Parts: sequence; structure tokens; C-alpha cells
Amino acid sequence: MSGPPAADDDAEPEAATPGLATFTEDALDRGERLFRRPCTFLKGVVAVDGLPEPRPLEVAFAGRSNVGKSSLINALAGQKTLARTSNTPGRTREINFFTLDDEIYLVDLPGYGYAKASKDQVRGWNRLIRDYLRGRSTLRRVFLLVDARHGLKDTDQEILELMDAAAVSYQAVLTKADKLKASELEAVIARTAAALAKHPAAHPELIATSARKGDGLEELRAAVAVLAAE
Ligand SMILES: Nc1nc2c(ncn2[C@@H]2O[C@H](COP(=O)(O)OP(=O)(O)OP(=O)(O)O)[C@@H](O)[C@H]2O)c(=O)[nH]1
Ligand SMILES: [Mg+2]
Repeated sequence: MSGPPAADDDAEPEAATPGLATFTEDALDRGERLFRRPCTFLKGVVAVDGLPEPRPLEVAFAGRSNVGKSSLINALAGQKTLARTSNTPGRTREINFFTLDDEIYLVDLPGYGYAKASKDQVRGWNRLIRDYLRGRSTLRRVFLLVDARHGLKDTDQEILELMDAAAVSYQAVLTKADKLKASELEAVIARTAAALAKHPAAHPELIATSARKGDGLEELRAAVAVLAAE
């Protein structure tokens, strides 16, 4: 006896939210397997002359201070204490390199726009970020983290312009999606995707994540796996 037809069998894939990146089952699967590989801290770098020898793939996580860069790296790797996180903005002050599967660098950048740091500190971190983004020829993509509650802010403009000018490919990743209702999240996705459409080096579609709840981690892992396979 056959049961009722399985509604989804031949159906089109669920309509994607406009502005959100979609991935094939295969890419999602590869992403999951990739991030089951060992991920370890390699080193913290305070000046570009300390950058490690390139690996086949390097991706970086950039964004305003406290946006959730270190938390997202931890969530991706499934390790709570790989990268140091904090309630206090300005936690990550070095460029931290993590090695995934021996082949891939995940790079945790210091946050920018941290109001309480001294001018000298801010200048130093900004220069470090700028030198890294401009000079690292093996950097394949920057995931630009944007707090879903706030969207892109004025303080993001500088890095957007820098990456456009240096032709560094980047993709926006909304963070802390757990803080928003679905309708609010859709609105910020649409708004952010529209703003980024004007930027030549920006990937047109974003990824919405919650390090706390796990949303979007599969997709972000898949994005890294797709780059690794290219
Ligand atoms: N609700 C919620 N909070 C989050 C999430 N991700 C990070 N946070 C919180 O945001 C704060 C900052 O997180 P971090 O990961 O340290 O942020 P960061 O971008 O690395 O900060 P800096 O190193 O200072 O630039 C911490 O209190 C985290 O617990 C999330 O997905 N949901
Ligand atoms: Mg950090």
C-alpha cells in the first residue's frame, strides 16, 4: 500500500529569500565534511611581515568590533574556545590565523569602529587591516560581518571602499540573526543586498547567520567548500 504522495519529492526547491545565497546539496555536504576536519589556532599577527606562508585557500572574517567574528569562527569549527570572544568590544587585536584541514586559513581580523580605543590603537589596527587586505594576494574572499540588527553602518564604508579599490572579493554575512523576527531579518537582507549591489567587489548575495542558534552555518561552510573546490 502506498501512502500519500510525498509533497516535496518533485517539487521545486523552496523559494529562496531574495538576496540570500543558495547552495546545492552537494556543496552543503562538502561544507559539513570540510568543517569536521581539524581546525587549530596557528598564530596571531601584529604586522604584515609576520603573515604565515600562504596555503591553498585563505578566507578572512572582517567587521565592526563586537559584530561576532570570533564567535562565528568558533561556531563554524564547532569549538567554543578556538577564537577568543568577549562582551567587551575590541577583544581581537591581532590578525589571528586558524588552519582548517591543513589547507585553509580562516583569518579572524580585529574589529574596527571601536569607540573606546585610543586614537593610536585605532590607527594601528586600521593600518594592519588595510595592509593585510591590500597586500595579501592569496586572500580569496572576505566575509564582511554585519550585525543583523543594525545593517551596514557608516563605519563599514571605509572597508567597503578599500576592498572595492583593491578588488578583494567579499561577501556580507549577517550575524546575530537570532535577535530578529523573520520579517525583520528579510528586510535587513533586502536592504543590505541592495546597498551592496552598488559595490563592484561585493558578492551579490548574503548569508544570514546566528552563531548562537546555528542558523546559516551550513551555508557559510558550503561557501568555504565551494571556494576550496574552485
Ligand atoms: N545573540 C547573539 N550574540 C552573539 C552572536 N555571536 C556573537 N554574539 C555575542 O556578541 C559579542 C561579541 O562577539 P565576538 O565574537 O567576540 O565579536 P568580535 O566581532 O570577534 O569582536 P572583536 O574581536 O571585538 O572585534 C559576544 O558577547 C557574543 O556572545 C549570535 O549569533 N547571537
Ligand atoms: Mg574577535
